[in-house]
Amino acid sequence: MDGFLDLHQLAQHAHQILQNNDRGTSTKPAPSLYPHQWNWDSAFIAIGLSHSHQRRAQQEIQSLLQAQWSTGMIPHIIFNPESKEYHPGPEYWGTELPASPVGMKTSGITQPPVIALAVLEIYKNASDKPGALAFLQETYPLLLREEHFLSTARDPHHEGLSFICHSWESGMDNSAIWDGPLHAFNTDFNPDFKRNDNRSIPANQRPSDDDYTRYSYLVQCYALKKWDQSEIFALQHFAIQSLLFNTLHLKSRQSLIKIAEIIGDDAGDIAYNIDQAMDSFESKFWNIDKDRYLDYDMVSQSSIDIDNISQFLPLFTGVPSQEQADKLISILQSASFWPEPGFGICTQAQNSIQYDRECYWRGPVWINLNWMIIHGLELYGRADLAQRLAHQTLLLVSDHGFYEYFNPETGAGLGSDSFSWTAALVLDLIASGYK
Ligand code: 2M8
Repeated sequence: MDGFLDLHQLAQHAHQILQNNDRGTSTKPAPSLYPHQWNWDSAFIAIGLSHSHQRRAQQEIQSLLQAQWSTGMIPHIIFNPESKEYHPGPEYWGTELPASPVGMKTSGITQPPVIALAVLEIYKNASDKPGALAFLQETYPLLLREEHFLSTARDPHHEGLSFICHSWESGMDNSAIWDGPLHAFNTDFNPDFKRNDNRSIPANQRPSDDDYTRYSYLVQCYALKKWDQSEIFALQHFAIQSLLFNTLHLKSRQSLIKIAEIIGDDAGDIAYNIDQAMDSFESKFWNIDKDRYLDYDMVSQSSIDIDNISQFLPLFTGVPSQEQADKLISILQSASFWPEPGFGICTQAQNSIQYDRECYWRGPVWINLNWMIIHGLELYGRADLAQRLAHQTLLLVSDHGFYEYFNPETGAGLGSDSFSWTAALVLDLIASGYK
């Protein structure tokens, strides 16, 4: 898809959206659907802000890190006390525990780790380098604590991989990857929940009530265990080594190594953890029969064979060999994932039975995943494809608006309008020279 782009106007619009969603020291993902602070949203937002608003980008990260638990976990939601509309609200989580931060309410789970990458990007793009160096020194020990959490509590078999205990931790909440695992456990009580999301957004674009029953059930089971990580794993309800999560975890470790070099630290075990993770990407995630990466379910002890966007995400880390990357890039270019006229990459293969062009993470195009793939293509010498995907991404937003996700066949915006990470990553693409 080719077309005219006014990058200046697009960037101005993006800044306006971030300003409108700004709550002072953190940014809402969307004006009303998501009224709190979310973990990976804020990291993407900080990356977008880092090019022009360094101090504000730093604050976005600082407000996330203030909510870190004593376990090292950085929660997926930090609740805005003024907002009561969102389900599940703070009262649902049972997180008033010695390990949770004092004076604020948070969820009990985490999200894909993007913060270390955001911290490094803030440093790279900083106009005030001494200020950015002080920011690295301040945040590095906290990032190490998160790394410790992920590489111990979430890596019980010492594989260099971290598991997620809830599909909300994946960021791709209702992806078809979780269908089997979410239906493999019995819900032996009926969790009560009162959703608002499917009233403000058409219900067919959001997870189903059955999904919400399972999401809420897991939260209530874990709350009963007082969010003790070994007890959560022992329940064996949901424990998945997700490709998306582990790709970002590996990227986070790579970022920590670079931060350590800048501030003169030895980076402890991180290089070892990276080596272990790389081995596991090869031995556990790469499926020789399918010739591609698959997520792994630690409960059923088997790979999850779903034809999904996740298989391409390891490109973002540089881990695949050139031969593997060539295979992935050839599947990426197929009509099932990158259909004409070209709005970006489908989250679920169009020729699979689970594909739904309007339903959330089950088919639509998302800007953060396009963005990861653009960077992955660059790493493997495919600047031509990276530029094409970046151009299509910018044009999609320019023509259809700053939506949360997009119909891959028509480009129509879906979910919430004025979505913050869409705005932030558009700013980052423009500042990185894409057009
Ligand atoms: C979506 O997730 C929340 C639950 O965490 C929801 O549906 O209510 C996901 O798209 C997630 O990746 C995102 O971080 C969050 C806020 O944008 O919304």
